[in-house]
Amino acid sequence: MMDDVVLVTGAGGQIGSELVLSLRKIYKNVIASDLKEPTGELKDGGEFIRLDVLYKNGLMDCVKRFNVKQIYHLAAILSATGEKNPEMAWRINMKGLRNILDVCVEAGVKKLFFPSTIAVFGPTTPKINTPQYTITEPNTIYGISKQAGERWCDWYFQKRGLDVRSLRYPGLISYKTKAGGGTTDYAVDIYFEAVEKKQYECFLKEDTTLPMMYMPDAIRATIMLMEAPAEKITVRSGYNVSGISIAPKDVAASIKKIIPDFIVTYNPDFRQTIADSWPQSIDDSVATREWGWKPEFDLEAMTKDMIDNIRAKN
Ligand code: NAD
Ligand code: AKB
Repeated sequence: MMDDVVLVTGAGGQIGSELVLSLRKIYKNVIASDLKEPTGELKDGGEFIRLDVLYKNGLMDCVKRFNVKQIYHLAAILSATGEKNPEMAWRINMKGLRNILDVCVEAGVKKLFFPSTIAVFGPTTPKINTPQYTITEPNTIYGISKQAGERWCDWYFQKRGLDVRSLRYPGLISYKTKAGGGTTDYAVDIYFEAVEKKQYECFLKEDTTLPMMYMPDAIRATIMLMEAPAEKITVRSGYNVSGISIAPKDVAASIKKIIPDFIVTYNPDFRQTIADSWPQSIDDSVATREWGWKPEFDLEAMTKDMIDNIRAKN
């Protein structure tokens, strides 16, 4: 077990609720923090602190009190919720990140993880095999805030010497904690509804292909990047990482192999426009070359694992 004290913000969310458990297998002291009360394994498995990332003093107190050496800054507002409340999304995503960056520098935190997203790309980005370095003209507040966040992270690395590392996650699919207000949430909801109701109304069109990734791959990518030797890391904004590129009709077909009477209907809403502005597939060759990234789950393996685990929960 390693000694560095690790703090995770937004730990009660879809990623944090799984990342904290994986980090606790590697580090002796992982402090989970969130605005909301923790549940289950998050609460029982170690330290939990109520922290609002908008309040720098509270962050600073926590970092000093526990002598925190690494921060995984997950707290944010995602794309769909962000479009409904752009002011709040900008404030939490920007001010929250700036507070964390400053606390890291002022309190001597060694390493920071910042979760970026495919939402930094926009309608003018090449959609197929989107390169690491390309046009980024996002048209959602979420994407704009994450793109600006990437630039701030790179600036803090260049000008303040902070060891910031970041991934541009695709849409993440998982069964432990449901997704929290994104455009790719259908790919989580569809599995729960398939098991529980055998029917699902999808808010994206059936042929909307987007980059996605199963949570075990996302957690592995995160820890691989954070544990990689610093000299291997050339990207301080956000690494492209790829999992599987799928549309709702592909997910539905793979679920039907296990639940043959599953029915999906399509009723696109405002999230369709957001999805249409994002890439369909991602070129992650820089991450592969520099720190060995390779996903393990394909659609069929993920579908089986999702359905087995949701059935076991019910
Ligand atoms: P989530 O919405 O499930 O969780 C976010 C957590 O942040 C919530 O538990 C919420 O209570 C907390 N939070 C919100 N405002 C806060 C504040 N002011 N102070 C402290 N905590 C606050 O999100 P997630 O899916 O776990 O995503 C985590 C990070 O990864 C986000 O930055 C997100 O942009 C990024 N990301 C997620 C995905 C995905 O598909 N899940 C994809 C790309 C990037
Ligand atoms: C969202 O849909 O907002 C997130 C993301 C891809 O960043 N899942």
